[in-house]
Amino acid sequence: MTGALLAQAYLALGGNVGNSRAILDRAVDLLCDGIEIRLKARSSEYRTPPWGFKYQSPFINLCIAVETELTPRELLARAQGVELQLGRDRAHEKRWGPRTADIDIIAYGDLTVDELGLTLPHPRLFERAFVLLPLAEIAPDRVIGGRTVREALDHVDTAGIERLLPFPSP
Ligand code: A4P
Ligand code: MG
Repeated sequence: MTGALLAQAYLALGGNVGNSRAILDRAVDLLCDGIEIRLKARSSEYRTPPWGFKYQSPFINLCIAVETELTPRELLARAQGVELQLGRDRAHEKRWGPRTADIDIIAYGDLTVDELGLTLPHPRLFERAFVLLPLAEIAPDRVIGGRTVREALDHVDTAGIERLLPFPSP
């Protein structure tokens, strides 16, 4: 079932297992079907030092802005479906450990949700330079949880994060 209202949502993608740039590119394509989820903006890709659990490979991270009629739960289900399609194996993962593709909903309109399995805005957003830096590229003035993305970015450590150049078009 789809809701009638159109919402703008921000999603963060990350991965550090396999060819992460190609996998995340595919994730964006699979998620944004152009009908129920339309891609409005996409950040550069960034190589980022692992956060949370440090003893793992660097991640590739990016953020996208989408427009959707799906409810937040439906959007989350789509995102998790794409994670699965790309080989994510939740049963054998450790928290904050290595993964092929992780898709988090950062914000959905101005909605605040605190339910089992869904928290909006994303509860760890303000600790994560690997989300705030790409997000600031596409939505610096967006207010989330009472402050702009640009302001939030000023309070995190971006050391070691590297913006990657786009691949040349074929
Ligand atoms: N969930 C609740 N709210 C949300 C939301 N807004 N968006 C629930 C997405 N999911 C949400 O997620 C666990 C559960 O969170 C889901 O079942 C969903 O119902 P998960 O993806 O298995 O994540 P997790 O490892 O348990 O924890 P968390 O904090 O979501 O971590 P991440 O972001 O998934 O951690 N370092 C760098 N540099 N870059 C990264 O991308 N990623 C991780 C993985 C760790 N370190 C990283 C990175
Ligand atoms: Mg996640």
